[in-house]
Amino acid sequence: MTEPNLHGNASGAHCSFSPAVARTLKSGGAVVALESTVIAHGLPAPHNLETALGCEEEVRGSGAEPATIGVVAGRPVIGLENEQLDAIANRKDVAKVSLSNLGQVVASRRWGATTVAATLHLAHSAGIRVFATGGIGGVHRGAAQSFDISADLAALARYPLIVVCAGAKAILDLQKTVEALETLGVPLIGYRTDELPAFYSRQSGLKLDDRADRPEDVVALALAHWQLGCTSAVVVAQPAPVEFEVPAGEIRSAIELAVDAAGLLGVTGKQVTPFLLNSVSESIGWRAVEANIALLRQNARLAGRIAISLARDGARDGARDGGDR
Ligand code: PSU
Ligand code: MN
Repeated sequence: MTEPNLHGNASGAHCSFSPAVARTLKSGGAVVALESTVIAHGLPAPHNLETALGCEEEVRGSGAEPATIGVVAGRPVIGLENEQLDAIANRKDVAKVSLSNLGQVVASRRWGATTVAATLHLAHSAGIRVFATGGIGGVHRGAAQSFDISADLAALARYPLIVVCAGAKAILDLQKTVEALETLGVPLIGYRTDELPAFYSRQSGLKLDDRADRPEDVVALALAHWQLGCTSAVVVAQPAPVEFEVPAGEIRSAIELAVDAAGLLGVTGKQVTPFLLNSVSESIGWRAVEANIALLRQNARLAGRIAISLARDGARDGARDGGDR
């Protein structure tokens, strides 16, 4: 592991970098950040490790360098090596790390799997501009009472990365999630769709105002957003592959059961999302896992293509603007 000072004040000094990621960042190449909560807490073994490696292969297949992010014995790592990915996938003591406990996990030298929020923070500090995930967190059902709103939304408002996802799971209140992103000034772009995808399902019934059909269109929009001085993320929502999707009608009752069970059992805080995700996967079974894997890989592939396009256009715009971007 080397520790370069990469990008001005976003030094990444508190992180370790894999040699491949450090080299690519230094040369202005295309890098895609990947989160690790989905590996530790989102998918069952052995599919979690296989999928983590599969997503990295998808990014490489697009010509970009993957940087899976996590915390190894108290050290944030940008570009986990295969043995570290294996440990995150299989150890029983890996904390779910968001922004509120990243410092605590580092101070206590624990292992951590980073959510979208913590991955955005670390990726940004490393100078990475593109990130692929499955589903972003959002506003929970019943948030009017519980105030349960994912830190992912606050992080999306704060960090200027392109985030490729399959929308958000219908365990959330998707309409309120869309409203919250608008309030926070975060562009939400459908990728080859006019509708917000709902993770396993390609459709949510919620129309989106903006759409892109090519990686270059995403990059043009994001560069315009940032050049205007807007500093948020740009969320790109790509529907799950048709052959793997589970239509919304087939999931509705599983979600309602999961939400009711969480209420009855008094599940709160960080446990809510993993509890709901597990309950829904248990009801739907293997098809849910299969859809999850397929959409993660598809998002990694698209993020790779976007990163390649951004490295090209960003370099050209950077030269025009005197490189101060
Ligand atoms: N949604 C999914 N799968 C996941 C997550 C969300 O479909 O694995 C994970 C992501 O890491 C996301 C986190 O950042 O859950 C959000 O958790 P919370 O709602 O507690 O902020
Ligand atoms: Mn929460």
